Amino acid sequence: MMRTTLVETLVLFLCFFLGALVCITSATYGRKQNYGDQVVVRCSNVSRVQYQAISTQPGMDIWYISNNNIDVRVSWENVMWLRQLGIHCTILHDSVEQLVKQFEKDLMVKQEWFEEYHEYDDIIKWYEELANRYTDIVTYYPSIGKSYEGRDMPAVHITGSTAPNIFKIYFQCQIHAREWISGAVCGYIVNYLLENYGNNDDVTKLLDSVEFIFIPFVNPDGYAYTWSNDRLWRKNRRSGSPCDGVDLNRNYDEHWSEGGSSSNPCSETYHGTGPESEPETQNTANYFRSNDVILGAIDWHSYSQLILRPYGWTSEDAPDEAQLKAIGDGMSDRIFAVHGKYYTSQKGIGLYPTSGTARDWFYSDNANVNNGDYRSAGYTLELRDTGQYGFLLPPDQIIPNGEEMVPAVMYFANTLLEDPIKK
Ligand code: 0X9
Ligand code: ZN
Repeated sequence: MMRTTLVETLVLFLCFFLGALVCITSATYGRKQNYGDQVVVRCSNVSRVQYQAISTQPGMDIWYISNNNIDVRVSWENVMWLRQLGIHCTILHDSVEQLVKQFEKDLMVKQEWFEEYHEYDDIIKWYEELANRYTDIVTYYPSIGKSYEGRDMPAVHITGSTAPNIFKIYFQCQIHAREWISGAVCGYIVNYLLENYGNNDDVTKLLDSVEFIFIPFVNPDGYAYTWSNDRLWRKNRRSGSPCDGVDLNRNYDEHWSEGGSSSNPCSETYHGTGPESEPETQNTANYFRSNDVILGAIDWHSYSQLILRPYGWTSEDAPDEAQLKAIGDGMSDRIFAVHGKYYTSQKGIGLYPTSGTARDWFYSDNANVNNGDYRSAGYTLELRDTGQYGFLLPPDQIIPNGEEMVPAVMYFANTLLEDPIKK
């Protein structure tokens, strides 16, 4: 997957003579994008109209929203544009290039599996090895379909039960390419469940009554691209004009294109040419629909430390609002108890409007068409942090972030098994 340039070949030669391991990593990480002209600004007291202008303007990459403040990655040129709009912004990171370079330094040191991030091919091998080691409780499907560029999208099913109609919990990861912690934490949870089945009573009891489905890569092409070219790429890799990529989390068939997404291919929230226009959306949606009965589903993201429930496209309450809120709040409490990190539990629209998201689709009539009498509880989970590192979360936070998710995931599954959402 990774193309080796002349410079990288020279580096490899040098490393061969030096015998230094750090060099090997630096030679294979091949970022092409330079962020030299970019900064992250924090804008305060942003009005609804101003937010609308920012979110639809190409070149504006919104990283974080809290109350009326937003953090945006922009070029210096666009800092002027913000100023002209009358928006008050201060510089949060004066060099995105330095931020990425600092992150890359951490990547160069070889560590244990969960102490570093890994490339697509290595993660696939890791899942295959796990599946071969835990044959009793894992069923590994190498591909639920191909991505736009032809990469496989595997599925991992984990259960201790052999009953035919066991309830399921569905997790999908790495829908946004640059949110590396989402894939890493999904891997952490998979590994935790496998290592603890038969050793930990709570895990054993749970896996004997439920089946977990993990889709480790919703956006494998985008993820590969963040390693090879642009660490901050978000969308899939559909080639387009004048810009590439569709935001897969605006492409699901639930109130598609009804606000909080863009018809401009250059926007970070470009929703594509129609609902489920993208192979990655189709593959995950078809797989979800073919697996019944799914009681709950989480679409894993970063960053902001949030537990978001339906809806994103309307401020109306979902019919099961009380139950959805209780589950979100309960997860937040359990996360907090591990390392004291606070995750806000709220409705998606409380953050900002979105449509065509995976979370709202999981809870929709379309997704639950084969789900018997039940409706899947859909959530977006935004992992660490709240902006210090953002998408460039250092690898030494993978384990603590994974640790704080485990009790939340156990609670999520147990609560839905006890009291599933009925249609
Ligand atoms: O915008 C998104 O797709 C998600 N945030 S991210 O920074 N990971 O890209 C959040 C979607 C949550 N839904 C709503 N805000 N309604
Ligand atoms: Zn995301």
